[in-house]
Amino acid sequence: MFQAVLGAYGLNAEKFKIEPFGSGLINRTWKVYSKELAYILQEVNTAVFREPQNIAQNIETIKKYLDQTAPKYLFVAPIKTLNSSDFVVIDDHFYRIFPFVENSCSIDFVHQPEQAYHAARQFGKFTRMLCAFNVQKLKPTIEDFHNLPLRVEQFKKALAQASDERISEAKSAIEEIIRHYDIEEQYVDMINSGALNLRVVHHDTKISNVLLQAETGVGLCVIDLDTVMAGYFISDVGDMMRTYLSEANEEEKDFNKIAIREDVFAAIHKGYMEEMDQVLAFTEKQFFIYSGKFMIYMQAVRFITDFLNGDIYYKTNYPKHNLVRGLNQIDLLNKYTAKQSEFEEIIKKINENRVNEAKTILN
Ligand code: GN1
Ligand code: MG
Repeated sequence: MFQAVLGAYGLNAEKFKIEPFGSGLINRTWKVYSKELAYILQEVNTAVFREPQNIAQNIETIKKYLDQTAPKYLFVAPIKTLNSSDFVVIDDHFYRIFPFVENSCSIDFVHQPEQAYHAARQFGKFTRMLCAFNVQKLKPTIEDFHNLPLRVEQFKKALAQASDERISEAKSAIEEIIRHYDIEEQYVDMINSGALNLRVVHHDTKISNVLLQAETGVGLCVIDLDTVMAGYFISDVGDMMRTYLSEANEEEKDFNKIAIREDVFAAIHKGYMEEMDQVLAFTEKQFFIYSGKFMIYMQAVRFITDFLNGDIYYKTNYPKHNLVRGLNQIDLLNKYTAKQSEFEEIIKKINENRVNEAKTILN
């Protein structure tokens, strides 16, 4: 396979080392490198991305727009094959390669608030760069990807069809998901009220999807653009809350290690707002804290749904993996919800400081 894929790009596989790369749960990824050259090779999971051409088209449309409006912005698009195709298709498997960005690195955990700050800036910048781009030009790469009512619907369906054994194993998780149905109700009210604008949103803002400068740790750009499509800012901010606030991530089995870091919350807010403060409407900003509840809850629902369905969506490494991930997210959700007033206080202070700064300037 490697020979055929790399050959389509004019590369000789024998001249490269090839190693599995990253920790994604959906696509398969390798680093392909020699002393002089390095690439990222990926097989797109077509059970999840049913029309990979939509991914390629979206990226192409955005690339053209950015080439005209912001030519210096680092946008890492896949490379075309020698005959200008977006993918190499072998036995219905879709492969593509990306350039490996020189002197960049990525991390899997947020150890310091600065890392959250740099990542949040990059995701904010991405949406800001595209705020005048017509989102209707983008195709959904996964229909209803972050449609919470639909995710809850899928959960109910899975519950109705699951085996007794799985239902009893997941009893406490199921109860917790039902106990938090108000998060879905709030979502429905929010959408119906028209408070949020459709924007170009990344939809998968985990820290490993940001490239940092290897020596300085400063943010360079965002990667993993498969789920870039029209959406709401709460998806991106919420997924940062979900994946940066606790140093222990969704894979952690010891829930005592899950803890919310308020300084990381402040860093996400600072980084994102440095880019998006002038872009977001007042009505959108009211949902900054809610975004975390929305994404953490939705991820819990998705993991538990997959467990009830018999683990058909996410890669798993041990029998109750999805259940443990789901319980982990429920624990995180409850710890996040308990911090609501602290978060409000942080945002209030930031806004007061700004008013004071503005007053000092005016005086
Ligand atoms: C999946 O494969 P990866 O890690 O990029 C998922 C995200 C989840 C995430 C949870 C297309 O992303 O929505 O938040 O796992 N992507 C898709 O780790 O379902
Ligand atoms: Mg992804």
